[in-house]
Amino acid sequence: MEQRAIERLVVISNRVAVPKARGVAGAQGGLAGALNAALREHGGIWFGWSGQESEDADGNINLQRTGGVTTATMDLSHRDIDEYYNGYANATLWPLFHYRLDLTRYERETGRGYERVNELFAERVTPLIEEDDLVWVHDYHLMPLGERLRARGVKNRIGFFLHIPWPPTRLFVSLPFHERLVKTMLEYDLIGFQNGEWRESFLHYCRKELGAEVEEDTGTIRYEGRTTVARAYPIGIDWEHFQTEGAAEAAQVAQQRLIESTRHRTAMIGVDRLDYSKGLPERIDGIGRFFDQHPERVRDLVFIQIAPPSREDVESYQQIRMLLEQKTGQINGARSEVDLVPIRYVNRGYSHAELYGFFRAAKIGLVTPLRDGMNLVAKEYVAAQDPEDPGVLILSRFAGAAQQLEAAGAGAVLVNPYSPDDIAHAIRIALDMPLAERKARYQAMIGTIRDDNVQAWTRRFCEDLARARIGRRLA
Ligand code: ADQ
Repeated sequence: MEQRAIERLVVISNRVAVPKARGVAGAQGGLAGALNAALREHGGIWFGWSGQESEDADGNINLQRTGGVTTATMDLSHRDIDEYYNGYANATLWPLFHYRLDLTRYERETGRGYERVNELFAERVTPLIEEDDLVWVHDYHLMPLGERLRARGVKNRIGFFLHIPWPPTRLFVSLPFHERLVKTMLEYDLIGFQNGEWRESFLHYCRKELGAEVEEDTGTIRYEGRTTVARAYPIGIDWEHFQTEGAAEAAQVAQQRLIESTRHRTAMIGVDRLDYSKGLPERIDGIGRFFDQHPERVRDLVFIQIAPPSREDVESYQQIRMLLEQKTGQINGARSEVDLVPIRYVNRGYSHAELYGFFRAAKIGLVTPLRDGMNLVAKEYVAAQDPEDPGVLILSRFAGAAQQLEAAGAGAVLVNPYSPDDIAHAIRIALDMPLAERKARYQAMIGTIRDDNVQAWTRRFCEDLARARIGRRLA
């Protein structure tokens, strides 16, 4: 039989986004673009939930071939969505992994639902996996899936990538059954994290709580006769696609629209899913502080926050929306003039072409998550800048991207997103930054954003997975 140059890829993630929908990432997040790029390169299947609810989920898989990518999706029942997706994934794991113990809910029922749906994923996807396929599981929704696949006799190399942070051990142990969850993860051959910090926390947990044998340098974890390797793979943007979008007319129209509407004021932009991890109320507080300290500069600056709602069925997301509207309203009420409003808050998504145009028109990019696995918006903002007149990126030191983009103190202006004074100070620095410094900071960041792109990320992960020894019992 002819040897395949590269193995076929089976990608498994909670949601599957058909390629043609890629232009409008919207509330879908950064994952969709990344996986489409991976599948186009390897060929293979992308399996996951259709996003639809149906009560007679009788095992039907909807297979579709679009733009070189085969997608296989299944519906979930109301109860499954409630317990697995809205419950355990988004009301337990997401807040806990973003260090928000105050928002983390522990319900035994939703934990059971999470395990049940992971089992359902395993049952449905197993028949689609062929002998030499590389299996790549994504994100916190599906952490135990590797173990469920092994239990069904899947002997392939199976990798897992976590898009969000891995919390410090002292926080993570507040999760009931934490050991059980991590033990299931040790059935993967390769586990990827966004950066060294999250990887280190994971290795620390394995050593301290499980008593596993851990080699720090290589990330090798030996536990109960199995071997797993944990490494950092910082995700990047789809550089070429983004530049192509940026060359489209829609991008230029968007750029002009923003420039004309802000007239002589500097536009500062924030683009995020409406999520409490993104630090939006804290960001508004920082802007409020800036105007308190420099009331005259309300004529120099306009802040545009684009934030489409996400996960609206989860209570904490409804609250964040109300809080944001309230804070924005207060500042606008206090600082507006008949001819100007300092904060524009837009509750919808835009295409990547339009975002490119907005980013290019905005001379400051304000990206201040309280905690973020990576944050692709920070990279997109820089990627959209004019090299001859680039804007300034203000970035939270708690975003995974900070490690790459600070580049020896010369790239992004880093801030503590919890501190309104720090944000206010950074805004002043950015507003007054001379062109030469803006260019130097841009140059410090652009290389890694262009070269460490999503294709390179996919390649690195898949090459390592292809090389991984399937962690069979060593004995
Ligand atoms: P997200 O939390 O969704 O992703 P991010 O990395 O910033 O965050 O990706 C967001 C994507 O959605 C970007 O491509 C952005 O352009 C797009 N987007 C955001 N708001 C939009 C809007 N209003 N209109 C249109 N598009 C919008 C999760 C993790 C991150 C990690 C990614 C990828 O939380 O830390 O970087 O996965 O691994």
